[in-house]
Amino acid sequence: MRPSTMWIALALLCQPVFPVICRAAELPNIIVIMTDDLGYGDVGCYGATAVKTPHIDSLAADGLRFTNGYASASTCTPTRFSFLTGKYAWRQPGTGIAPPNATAIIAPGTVTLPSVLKQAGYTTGVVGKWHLGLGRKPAPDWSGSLEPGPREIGFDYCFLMPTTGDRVPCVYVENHHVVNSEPDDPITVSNKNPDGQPTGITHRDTLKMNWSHGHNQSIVNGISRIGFMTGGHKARWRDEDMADVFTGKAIDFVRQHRTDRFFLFFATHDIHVPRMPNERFQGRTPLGYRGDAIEQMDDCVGRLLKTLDESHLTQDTLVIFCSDNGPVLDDGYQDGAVEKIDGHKPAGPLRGGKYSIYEGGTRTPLITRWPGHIAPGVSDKIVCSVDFVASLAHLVGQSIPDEACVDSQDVLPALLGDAAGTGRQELVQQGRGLALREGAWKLLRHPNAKPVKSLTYEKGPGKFELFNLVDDPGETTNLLNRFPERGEEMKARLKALEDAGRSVARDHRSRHAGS
Ligand code: NG6
Ligand code: CA
Repeated sequence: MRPSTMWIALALLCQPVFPVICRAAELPNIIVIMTDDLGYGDVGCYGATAVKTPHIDSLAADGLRFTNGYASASTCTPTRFSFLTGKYAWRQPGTGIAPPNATAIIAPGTVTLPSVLKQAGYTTGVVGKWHLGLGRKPAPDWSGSLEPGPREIGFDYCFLMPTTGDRVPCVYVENHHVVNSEPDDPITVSNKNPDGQPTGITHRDTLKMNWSHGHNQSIVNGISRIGFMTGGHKARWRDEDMADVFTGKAIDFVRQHRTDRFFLFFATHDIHVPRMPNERFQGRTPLGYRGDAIEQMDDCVGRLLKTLDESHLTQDTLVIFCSDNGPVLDDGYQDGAVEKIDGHKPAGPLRGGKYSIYEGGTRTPLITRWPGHIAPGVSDKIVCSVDFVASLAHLVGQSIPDEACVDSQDVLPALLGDAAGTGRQELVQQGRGLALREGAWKLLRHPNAKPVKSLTYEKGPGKFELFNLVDDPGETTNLLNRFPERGEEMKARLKALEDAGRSVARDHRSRHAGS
């Protein structure tokens, strides 16, 4: 069936207000694959040649590849917060990069993407990097129950790395407990060395991978980390196995729920530091472990897609592939990423990367695939992972209360490649400072803090900058002096969006969503 014919058929079948709301029997499974620190230029279908990403490329060939797809922030915790809650993270204090002992950041009962899908009858699971805190204040009970966590905000199942690979505790968490924890070897986490244990500073010459900044506290698996941990010796991970462990759990989840309607949030650790891919990937690419980690991640995506095929679920599953923020080379370990870059452009043609409000910080690979429903192609519509809640709620016919998901725009038609889908007209981007994109125009408002001397912390001249992204995608020419009125209008608009406490009009979604 041609895509246009499919749309007409769908429109006839679907209920009731907007053509793409599907009847329960037609709802797809949904998988969101969120990679970590993967840049706009890091995969083949976005222009990379030094690494091979055949599986991600095949997703793009069979689906819709976005050239203006965004994470809402240029670091992990705020992007993941926004993705799950549909709210810009800068509106909520405590949503910056979460430290090792962070407690649950999203309050139980919050309306989230999984809670909305659960209401629509989905079985929901998250596998991989969490980095949104676990447990109650004052600190997570690593040897006891880690409630609240994902299960208290809508996930039926979770298998997690609690924070990041470069932070303690280096253990997996399944539902409310650390996997393989033992009562007589309790786990503690702190920011002070509690027992005079060897550290990345005292035992630097023993390390499997040297650190470059920070990351010099507890040593686990020959790699020093952020923070100190004691205990949990049987529970500690081996970095080289992590991608296989997560992919195995994701595959199990799909197989177990093949006859249910399921939502899986598959959050890879790759390609975050420490980049320590499995031995079978080490040395595969000329880019060092950073490139090898990209190929490992692509392989994991391939295995998950193969599982869908083998389970005859490919046609019934909407897959969304994205990244949590843009790229960084040296993020604290000497893994060769800087030395071996050799012309590879992690952010493609974009300026900046992780931590930055330049485009490289937040504009990242974003691909949607749903055979028979999404016509293969390329879209230049502006969409952001903060929009997935409202868009997927629309898809499954759920309404969202007015006071929830206040920045999540329903861009479902754009995500599905419908000709009527316009995507976003404006988007606030978060990095060091905030930026407002309005169509081709982008206003950057840098913080007052001094710029940090690093590729991705760079700060342009002055507090504000204005670019035309269509004429100047690399943000090279500040147009503020040439277009002062536009600059003033956008400054005022950004301020108004902050002050309003929401960016989605109160009645916006209730007009679209079925009940
Ligand atoms: C930074 C870490 C960096 C990384 C980042 C979080 C230092 C010096 N830098 O503070 O290595 O862990 O936090 O990355 O400690 S993210 O992708 O999870 O946001
Ligand atoms: Ca990240």
